[in-house]
Amino acid sequence: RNLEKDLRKALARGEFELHYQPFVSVETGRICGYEALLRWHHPERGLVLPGEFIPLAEETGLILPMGEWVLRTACAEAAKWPSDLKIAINLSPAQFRGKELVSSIVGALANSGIASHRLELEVTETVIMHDSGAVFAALGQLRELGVRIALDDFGTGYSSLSFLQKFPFDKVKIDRSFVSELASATEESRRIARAVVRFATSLGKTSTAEGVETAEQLAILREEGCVEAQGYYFSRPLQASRIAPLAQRKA
Ligand code: G
Ligand code: G
Ligand code: NA
Ligand code: MN
Repeated sequence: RNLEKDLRKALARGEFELHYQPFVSVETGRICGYEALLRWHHPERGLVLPGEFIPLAEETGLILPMGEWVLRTACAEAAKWPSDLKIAINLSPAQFRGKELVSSIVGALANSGIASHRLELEVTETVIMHDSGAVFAALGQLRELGVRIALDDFGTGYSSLSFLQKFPFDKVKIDRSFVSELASATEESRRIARAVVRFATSLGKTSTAEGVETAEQLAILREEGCVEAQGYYFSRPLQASRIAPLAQRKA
């Protein structure tokens, strides 16, 4: 397949780029950190989004070197920011199957010099359901190092509440499909958001709403006690050069 061939060369040719989308404190509006989102500048096709190439990268195992690049690049970028800002990175299930995940994260932290508590790893429920023994062990080790774990796209998977209760994580990211339903006019639309925020709070976890696009959605999330928010209302994912001044201004 052509795309696969191109994907194999993309790393060496420097065609990948990370964009960074802030997540903010609902209470203060201050930026808490940025999530790194992978972009591929294909020489002929132009910008290719992760939905189109991550599945292929997972099938072919290319996700391992790509994931390593993402980790190193994002940590190195975060080293330039004020030290209270976090960097969030998305992990694929395949990255947990390799034996090197923990050591590669330790390496990226050491190389960049950033404190481990600034690194947040986003994993989906699918990741943790896949090979729960190995994933459980890896996440436990990472948390012992001080790295934070966020459960991404929460509410779209099939994990049971008792499973989640046993799982070592720090934050729940409420999937944007629930956030997009939020309208102040209906009590009904709030119920899932409220339930997820309370679920997170009662387990002692932070909650982050994804895909916040309007002031109205933000106001509802604030009333329901959601801790952090992320979405186009605050900012689209930005090139590193465009966030650096923004990050510095917060210092
Ligand atoms: O905004 P965007 O289209 O970039 O993100 C689409 C999906 O791709 C998201 O679900 C996100 O988790 C995933 N994604 C983005 N960047 C990365 C990455 O570096 N690694 C992995 N594994 N997934 C990513
Ligand atoms: O699954 P994950 O949360 O990692 O996905 C991030 C994806 O969501 C990226 O593709 C990003 O561009 C997209 N995204 C971020 N904020 C918004 C938003 O406010 N609205 C919509 N529709 N998409 C968003
Ligand atoms: Na994600
Ligand atoms: Mn994410």
